[in-house]
Amino acid sequence: MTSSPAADAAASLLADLIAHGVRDLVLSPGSRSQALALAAVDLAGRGLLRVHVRVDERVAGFTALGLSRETGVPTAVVCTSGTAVANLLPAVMESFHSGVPLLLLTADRPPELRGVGANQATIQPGLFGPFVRAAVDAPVPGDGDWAGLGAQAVDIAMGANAGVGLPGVAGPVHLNLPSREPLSGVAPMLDVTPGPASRPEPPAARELARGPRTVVIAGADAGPAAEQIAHDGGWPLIAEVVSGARFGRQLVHGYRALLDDPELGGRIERAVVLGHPTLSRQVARLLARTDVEVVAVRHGGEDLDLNGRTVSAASVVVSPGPADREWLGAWLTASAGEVVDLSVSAPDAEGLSSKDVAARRDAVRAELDAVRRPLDRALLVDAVWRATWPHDRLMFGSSRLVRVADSVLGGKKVPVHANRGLAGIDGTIATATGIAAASQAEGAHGVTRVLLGDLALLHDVGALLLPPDETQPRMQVIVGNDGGGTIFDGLEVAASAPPADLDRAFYTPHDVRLEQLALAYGWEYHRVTTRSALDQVLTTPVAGRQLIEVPLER
Ligand SMILES: Cc1ncc(C[n+]2csc(CCOP(=O)(O)OP(=O)(O)O)c2C)c(N)n1
Ligand SMILES: [Mg+2]
Repeated sequence: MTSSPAADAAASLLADLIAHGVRDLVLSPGSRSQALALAAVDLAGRGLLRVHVRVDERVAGFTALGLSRETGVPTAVVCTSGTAVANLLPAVMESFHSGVPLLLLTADRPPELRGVGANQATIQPGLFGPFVRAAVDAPVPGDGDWAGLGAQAVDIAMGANAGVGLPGVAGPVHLNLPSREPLSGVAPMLDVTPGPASRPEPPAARELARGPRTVVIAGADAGPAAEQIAHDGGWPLIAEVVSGARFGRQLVHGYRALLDDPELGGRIERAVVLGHPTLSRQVARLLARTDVEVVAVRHGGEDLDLNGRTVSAASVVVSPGPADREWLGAWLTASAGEVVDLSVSAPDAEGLSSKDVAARRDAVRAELDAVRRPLDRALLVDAVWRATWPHDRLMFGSSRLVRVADSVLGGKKVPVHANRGLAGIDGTIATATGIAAASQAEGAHGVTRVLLGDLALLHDVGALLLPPDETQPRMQVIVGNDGGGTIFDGLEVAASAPPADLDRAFYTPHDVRLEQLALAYGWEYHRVTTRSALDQVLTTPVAGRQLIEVPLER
């Protein structure tokens, strides 16, 4: 084998990416992309890159999204030409809307083979439209080179001003990479020095005066910064369960009811928003109120502005001065009454050791009832929340369970993920496999748990396919199986439309045997129906991949 311009360009581009912070690359098999794939595997062999192979490009895209979510630096995705490219679109849209950096390296035919009916050739440049911060149709190696492209792509993916998306906010970047035969050749042995990813200089923070009665709203991916602002301001903190900010002394329980309360929600003068709130009507209504001053810290590719006068800020700091204790106190007093008690009652020790046979029998019976108590959604989310610790990761799907979790769970400082950019039910498991791979790299401990509904699982079944020659992630995919999409039972139309039509078009019943599905893909399977069985499976050390089915009532 001799060298080829395609192989040289591919190796230099990947070396450039590694020098600028890229550590993970997800690839799907294909011919046109062979030079990139071979260079990637070579670099992986030299310990310079982690390569993750996924057959389905949609899965590959979401896996990369999960890796980037966890690492905060762009993950590269490599695929071949044709429909393969289009399969990346769902992950690209989510990454744009949730502000996650991503690099799409799509192989293409050279320009002379485009638009002339050549095999597997389509219109790839510009395919991702408004959802990429930048798109480059690179020259064919030999006609030009790809020098500098990698560094530039990383900068823009990390938020450098690109004209598309908000400056300072990360997102996807598309490099369309054409090549001519020979598509591969001897890979050049390049000196590669891993370097850090650039982070755009943060613009000056907006200072928040103390005057107005303020609440801090933490939506998806707000992170601990939201808790810090609430702490500094002495303001009540409304933190969605997917925010990563649901902890601390300012945290408000049962925020839906409190926002509906005219004495609390009704008296809000200012809302400071971090992340992307999506889980309650109450927060959406608050942010749409024109009498409320809304300050939104930039987050995804688009500004948040539901009331037509929201001010956007790159970051915020609180002016020094005394906090409004009365305001915070009113919220925290009301919040204390909203705490949901899901604790399993302590065993009746006295009854169990009583000398009276009847008393002992009653105590044993009560104990057995508690153990056998069937699971409902609240108990399920509570058990998963309790089992999760800071070295673990928890990913929520866009099923009913995330809303239940948001309504009932208390504060806990654990890393949480969810694709709330567009709240799709696609790609949940794939994203979680990426999160698991990144968070468990280099011997790190912890389990990645995914909590989702049955349709969300079935939508992303392809993500259960993991290559046997890659490090197996420690994962628990916990499926609340209610036989279809029960989220739609809460739609207004459910009250009027014929039940059979509703079932067919919305609930979409299925009778998939999840056990066989799990086993076919090499996942350990558990079916649990009681709280004690669930606690047991969640607290037993996890060595590999488990699918845990929890049957739920519709
Ligand atoms: C890609 C995509 N398609 C469709 C939807 C609309 N959708 C929202 S929830 C849902 C059903 C979810 O069912 P399941 O995961 O079983 O959760 P459940 O509602 O039963 O808790 C659907 C189809 C979506 N969010 N994303
Ligand atoms: Mg369901």
